[in-house]
Amino acid sequence: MIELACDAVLARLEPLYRDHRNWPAERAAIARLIEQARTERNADLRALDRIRLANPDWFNAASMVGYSLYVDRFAGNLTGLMDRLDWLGHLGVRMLHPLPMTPGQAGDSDGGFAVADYCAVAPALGTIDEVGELTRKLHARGMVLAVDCVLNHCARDHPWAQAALGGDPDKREYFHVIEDRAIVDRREAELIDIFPETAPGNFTWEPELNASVWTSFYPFQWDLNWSNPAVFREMLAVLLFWANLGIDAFRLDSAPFLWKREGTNCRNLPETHQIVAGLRAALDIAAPGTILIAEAIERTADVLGYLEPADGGRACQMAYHNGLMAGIWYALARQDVRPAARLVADSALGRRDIAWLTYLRCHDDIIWSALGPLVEADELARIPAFFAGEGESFARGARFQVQAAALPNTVGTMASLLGGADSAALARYALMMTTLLALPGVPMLYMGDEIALENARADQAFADARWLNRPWMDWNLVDGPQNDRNFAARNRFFEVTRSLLALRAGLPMLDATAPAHVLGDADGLLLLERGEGTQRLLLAANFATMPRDIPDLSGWETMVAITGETRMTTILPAGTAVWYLSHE
Ligand code: OTU
Repeated sequence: MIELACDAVLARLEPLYRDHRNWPAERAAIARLIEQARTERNADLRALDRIRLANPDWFNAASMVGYSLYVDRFAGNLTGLMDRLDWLGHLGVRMLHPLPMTPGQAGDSDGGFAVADYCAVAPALGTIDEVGELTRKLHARGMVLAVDCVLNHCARDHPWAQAALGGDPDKREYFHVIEDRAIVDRREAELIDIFPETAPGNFTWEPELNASVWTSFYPFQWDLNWSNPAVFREMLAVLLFWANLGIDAFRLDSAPFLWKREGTNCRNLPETHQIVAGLRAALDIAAPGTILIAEAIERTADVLGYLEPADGGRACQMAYHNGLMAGIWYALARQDVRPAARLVADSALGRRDIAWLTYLRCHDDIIWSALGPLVEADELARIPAFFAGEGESFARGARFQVQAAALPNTVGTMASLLGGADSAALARYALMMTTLLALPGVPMLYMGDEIALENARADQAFADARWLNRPWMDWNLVDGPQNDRNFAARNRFFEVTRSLLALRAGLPMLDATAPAHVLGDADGLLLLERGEGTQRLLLAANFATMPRDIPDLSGWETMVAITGETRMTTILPAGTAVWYLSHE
């Protein structure tokens, strides 16, 4: 009976694990785990599952807008976060994504992405019970909670790694421990360096093991060995634990790296897609109302594999559209919207139960390489310099992970990349947000962008320049003093955000999966039609430094612009964007 229900899961895993000596035992353990989680799921969550199963596109409504935050930097702890739910609701946010809340590696934990305990909450932030309370509070408001599941690696402090260091042979097999230096060198030559400045190389020598450990990211982040079925079982148990606490969505951190195979760059391998599909199949039995979000910062063609697996099955419901994100910033820097337009056209999805996750900024750097196939190399090479503020540039960001012969990435907060919090930056913000919120996908905002938080002062403790774009929330800029000039400037960013989100929530043609057609991409003017029939919207976004004519406005009857202008304009000033609505 148990085996029968789990057949779909086991069938996905069979090709990956059938040759592993522990597979028969692990197979049975995985089936038991799923069945146990299914029976333990509480009545409220089952009721939610039923509603969502009847509406498999439940997360695609135009009102679904995410907000990514650090619990400590946003509100101190989970109690503080719960106190701010009214404010977040007022802003128009419906999905919260707190960055890792789990206990991390002592000292530098890569912002919590080196997880020392997958099923606990860092004591400084609160308790597991408070996370449960948060999910119930959110659900009561029609909101949802997304958390990270860091699949690729755990902290060196994690008991599994500690046991391996202590000589436990089973736990040693949870990792890629390589004794032969020649093998390490051979593999290294096939891989890219993710943090060449702060963590060069993909392997770390561990004297206690007399061997190297695979560490794609920081040396204290040990890659898990997903070719061991015990690792699949352990990580599935983590997902099921949080799912039954009430978590609605999981951000699968560094999803591309799970499976390693000699002779490849070990990213986006078909086996990795199978693992993700296996996790999805297990959730479909035990917690079917949950969704998976792929965090795969790769070229669009490679990201599509997480949403639309080659076999037509289910994997992730959402994936970060990092290419489109980079394309919008590129448009701002170069007054050229063609790469972004091309990416919209190339990433149309064929189903309504999957969607892109669209965004402009997050806690990480902007990686430009997804634009590689669309932009000439020398043209793309100008972009990091532009956002670092060199030459004729308003931007105040910085380069990240500079490596000879490779394109640097970019760091900096939204406001800093837009030039600050003055009127010119505000106009750029309105252009960017009016564009983002009309793109196909579920938009995710990043903490502090709505009040134009600028770069944090470099944190002495950590060399990693991404901390520039992880400032502490400044509630003085939200709560007043209201007559303060600085408050007034920031509040204009908040009002732009809030009013655009409120407008969007009422426009069904901005559902994440409503059709999208690029009608124009010449001369810095992006014309994008959303929806169909009587429910249509036209985004006109002028990234050029000159006014542009909108060629044909027949059929479009109202105009909404964040400037408050409602007369139908056929000439769009430089650096502005509007939405036209049809009323047939
Ligand atoms: C993610 O990002 C997180 O968002 C980062 O904050 C972490 O440092 C990292 O994982 C390790 O846990 O390299 O620059 O294709 O590019 O997972 C961001 C995916 C990253 C990776 C992505 C990673």
